Order: sequence, then C-alpha cells, then structure tokens
Amino acid sequence: MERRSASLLQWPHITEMVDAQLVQDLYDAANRMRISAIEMTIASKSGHPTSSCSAAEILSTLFFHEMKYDIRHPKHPSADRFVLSKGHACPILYAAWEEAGHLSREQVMSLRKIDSDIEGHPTPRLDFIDVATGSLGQGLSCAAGMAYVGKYIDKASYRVYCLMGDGETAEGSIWEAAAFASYYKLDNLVAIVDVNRLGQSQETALGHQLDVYKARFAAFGFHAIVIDGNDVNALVAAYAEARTVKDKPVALICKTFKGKGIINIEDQDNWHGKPVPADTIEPIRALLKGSPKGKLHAQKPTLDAPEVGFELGKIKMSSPPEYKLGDKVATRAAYGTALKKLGDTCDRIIGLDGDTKNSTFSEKLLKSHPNQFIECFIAEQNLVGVGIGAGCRGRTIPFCSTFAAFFTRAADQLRMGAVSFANLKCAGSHVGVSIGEDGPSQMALEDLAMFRAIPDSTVFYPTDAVSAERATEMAANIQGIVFIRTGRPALPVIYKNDEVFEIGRGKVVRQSPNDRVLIVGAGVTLYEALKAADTLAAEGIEACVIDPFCIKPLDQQLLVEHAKRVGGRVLTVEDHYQAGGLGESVAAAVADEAGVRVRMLCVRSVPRSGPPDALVEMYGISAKSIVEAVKKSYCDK
Ligand SMILES: Cc1ncc(C[n+]2csc(CCOP(=O)(O)OP(=O)(O)O)c2C)c(N)n1
Ligand SMILES: *[C@@H]1O[C@H](CO)[C@@H](O)[C@H](O)[C@H]1NC(C)=O
Repeated sequence: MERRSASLLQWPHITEMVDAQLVQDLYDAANRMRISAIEMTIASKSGHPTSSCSAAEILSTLFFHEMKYDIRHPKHPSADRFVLSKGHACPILYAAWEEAGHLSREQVMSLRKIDSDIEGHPTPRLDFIDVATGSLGQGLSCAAGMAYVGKYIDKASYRVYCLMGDGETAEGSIWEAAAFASYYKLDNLVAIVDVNRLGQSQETALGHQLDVYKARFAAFGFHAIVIDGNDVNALVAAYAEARTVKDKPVALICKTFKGKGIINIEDQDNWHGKPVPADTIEPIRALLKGSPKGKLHAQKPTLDAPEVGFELGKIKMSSPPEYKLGDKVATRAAYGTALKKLGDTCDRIIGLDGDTKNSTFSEKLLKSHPNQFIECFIAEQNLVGVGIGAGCRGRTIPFCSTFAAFFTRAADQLRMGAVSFANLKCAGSHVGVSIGEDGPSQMALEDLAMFRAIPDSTVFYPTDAVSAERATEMAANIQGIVFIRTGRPALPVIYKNDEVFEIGRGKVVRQSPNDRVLIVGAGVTLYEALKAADTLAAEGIEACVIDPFCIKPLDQQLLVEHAKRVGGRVLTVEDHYQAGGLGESVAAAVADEAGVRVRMLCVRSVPRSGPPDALVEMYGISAKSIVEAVKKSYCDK
C-alpha cells in the first residue's frame, strides 16, 4: 500500500486504483518470469538473464495488466503489439508468454537449441513475433510503422509497445524513429526504455541520468515519463497515463537495475550475456507471495481492426501499360505510374519515401491516393524499418522508394527484414554513372550486390517503361523482399504494351542464326548493347542481345541456351561495380557449362560528375566499349 501512495503522489491525476492483491500478483509473475529466464539461460549455457531481469516488472505489468491480446491468436489484427527492440532480452519475453500460458515449460527450456523456434533472439518463426530484433536500434522504427498503420490505415484501437535498452538508444536510427513517431502524432505508440545503467562492455554513456533521457525524448516530441521501472505501481500508473496522452507518442523512461533480483549480480558490471549461477534462483523464489501461475489473464482485444481486402497473386493495375514503341520514358516514371495504378485497385498498397518522391515518382501515388502514402523524410534506416513494420501481419503492401544508393544506408534493416521474413518492396532510382552531373555520391553502384545477397529476395532490373510497370505489378504480388532498380534517363520503350513478363524470365531482344557473341545488358546498357550490335553487324559480326529483366532469379536456362548457341562467347555490360553485379550473376549462371566464357564490362573506379553519355563512355560501358571488347576478346582467334 505504501508503494501505491508513493506512485499516486507522483501522478496526482491518475485515479486508477490498483488492487494490492493485483500488485502482488504482478510482482509474483515478474519473479516467476525472472526464474524462468535464469533457468532457460542456464540450460542453454548462454543468453542474457541480466538484461532480462531488469525488465521483469515492465513486462509483467504490460502483459498482465496493460496489453490487450488473445493467447489463442497472438497476431490477431486487433491485438496490441509488442516489439522487443532489445532482442537479446528475449528470455524474459518467452517467460511472459509462458506465464500467459501460450508457451510450455518444455518449449521455453529449448532456448537456443537448433531445432527450436525459441531462438537466441526473437524471430517471426514464433507466432507472437512480428519483426525480428537483435540488431539493436531497429525496433522503434518497426513499432512506429505498426502504430502508423493502426492509427491511420486500420483506424483501430490497438496500441504498440516497444521496449528498448538504454545502451541501445545510442543508435541514430532510434532518433530517426522518434522524430517520425512524433511528427505523425502516434499516440498509440509507447516507447519504453529499460535504463538499467549498463551496456555490454561497460556503463552506458548516460548511466542513470534519467533526466537526460527524458529531455531527449521530450525534445523529439514525446510525452516523457520517468519512473522506477521495477515498481509495479509506478508502471501501472505510467501505462494508464500513457493511454490518456493525445497526439504525442509516449516515452516511459524506466530506472531499473541490470540483473535486478539476482543476488551479488544486480547492478554489477561483467554479467552481460552470460548465465548466472543456479543458486541465485532460490532467493528469488523466496520472494513469491503465493499468487499462482495462470491467475493473471490478458485483457481481450477490442475487435475493431478491419479485414484487409487483398490477396497476393491477384492484385492488378487499374490499366495496362500505355506507351508507344520508341516513346522516351524513364523507368522511374513508369514505376510511379504503376504504383499509382496498383493503388487504384488496392487500398493497402502504400508508398513510403525519404523526401525523394518527385525523383523516384512515388509522388504519383501520393497525388492520387494521399492516404496511401507516408513521407518518411530523410531518414532511410527508419524508412525501411517503418516499411517492415507497416507490412508485417499482412496489413499493407509497403513500397519504399529512394535513390538506390541510399538504400545501402539501411543495409542492416534490410538484412533484418530477411530475418523477419518481411514483405517489403524497395524501388531504387538514379542508378549508376548514367545519372550524370550529380556525381558519384548519388550513383548506386553497389545496390544489386546488396539486394541480391538478401536470402529469397527478388531483384528486377527493368530496361523500359513497359517492363518497369510489369515489374512493379509483380512485386506487389510476391511475398518477400523485392528490389526494383529504376533509372533516371528517359529511354525508348522497346516492348509492346501486351508483352508478357515473368519472374526469372529474360527477353531475347535481338538474335539471328549467325550470332557469334551474346551481349547481356540491362537498363542503359541494354540500349548500348543494341547500338553495339548494329555496329558489329555492319562489320559482319552478328550479336545476340538479352535483357535479363530479372537479375534474381536469373533466367539461367535462356542464358545457357544462347551462350552455347553463339559458341560460348558472352559479354556482360552493366552500370554497376563488378562485385555482386550483373556480370557476376551471369557468370555464376553459366559456370557449369564447358566452353562458355564471360567477359564483363562494368564501372571499375569511383566515377566523377559529367554528362551521362560522357560518363558511360569514360567508364567503359558504352556501345563503343562493347564493340571493342567483342573484337578484342572474341574476334582475333
Ligand atoms: C547494432 C548492434 N550493435 C551491437 C550489438 C551487441 N550488443 C548486444 S546487447 C548489447 C548491449 C546492450 O545494452 P543495453 O541496450 O543497455 O541493453 P541491456 O542488455 O543493458 O538491457 C550490445 C552492445 C547488437 N546486438 N546490435
Ligand atoms: C521536387 O520538388 C521541388 C519542390 O516543388 C522542386 O523544387 C524540385 O525541383 C523538384 N525536384 C525534382 C527532381 O523534380
């Protein structure tokens, strides 16, 4: 009772009276969860019991007093969401789901075993995890994406809670997310910081300076509350206060102790990420006051999230491509057109951009369907994180766009997107030296490598406007991470409007029975390849030209067939660095074929500013370079 009066004094406007028995039940739940987390990590001989224990009360009050969910359907569209941004503390999360009756003792004790989904950090292999965490600093972006969708798209009452470590808040991406959350007035989002003072190798930069955390979150537009994060009464009151805040996200700055409750280890350095002695369990058990496991139940969700009305595989653009052969259209413009046409037929197609929407042409969607567009400003890590959060649980199909170069800044978010099995579409414009005068800082020359490296990703590199529209339409219909590489220059339409494109199928754009070389290009270099083929033909050397359209999966069969047909002479030409690009993809595809050689033209040094044509020439990926390379490599013998 004393504890309660203290916290009510701190928050005089909170009238929520908490039953003393309930408070005890929540302490008992927290201590049972502590014991479970300690036992799991002892069994697995690894893991993070001290990072777990500081947050035991934060989670017990959240899961058994505050949050609304249904253990029979943890991902119910109307259920409150929880993101454990400090993913290494997952033993305490697993313990909460055990306490809730959703996980069995046997399951949690399989922590970190090779055949167990109770992994070392949380992943959506588990039915209660929406986004994988463990690479610190990313959870708040994902949570903000979920909260945005909850508030503005689902227009439902579910709330989103995100637990971060104090050390973790040194990540810049946390502050990108914080700025986003307050700009969009995400009052359904609660950011909780477990300020347990310690990081992995030493004390955090701010230690227990709670006022500094408070000032920082307040400066970012949050309603910030400082509490004793190991005090159930304080937590209950703070969560209740959070629910009353309008038009601002809430930050709960929780003063805690790392290893809270573990004798001789609480608040001690040197105990990060290792099991603690088993004899620490009994003293915690002695704290239990007899509230039995299973007594506490979560509140049921308010069932007000709407059904989403789309089915992957059946989403169509409102009209097919409408171009004339030879029309000059940039693939980025065709991407924008296609995105708008997808938005016409499916209100869950959303566009997200980082203040480049009039360059990537995602603004076409914004102009027609303002409610289906999220401006994320110049914060690409958050752009991708918000996209992942917005797409999870199938609530939307997010299309993120920016200059392709700037997606590399979110490489870790994209990598974690793969661990999350995220459904995310990325359209990157302004690729290669062909962007011209803006120079190398704006040129994507590593993007294919990065997106190809993502497990199960699909990578489209459409050459003309018709194929760009179809790539965008296909992207909407595939589950998973898709990259569409679009270009800046307006170049001629080469395909008819009714040309059929498929994932993993390329197009032979020029061939004759006398072909002696196969040239593979995409985007600007496909046009260079066609020009080169004309020049070569005039000199009696016929060339087959293939547009791969899809770089991953690559049309291996088509490439092998034509490589063999032309006598094994293959030349690739790309507006990208060599590592991980088109040439290496083609080389890998034909590697098993005896008698096939692949020569590569690509950008081989840091480019400079200049007119696009001049740069294409200077960096050796022009028609002239192709002609020379064919003659040099394949014609003297
Ligand atoms: C991006 C990233 N950098 C580093 C790590 C390694 N790491 C895991 S936990 C941790 C310390 C986290 O400290 P804090 O956020 O204070 O959480 P605590 O464990 O103290 O609750 C570090 C450095 C990581 N997982 N992700
Ligand atoms: C984008 O829009 C701004 C504001 O209208 C304009 O000043 C700028 O030139 C546009 N940029 C491009 C690349 O079209």
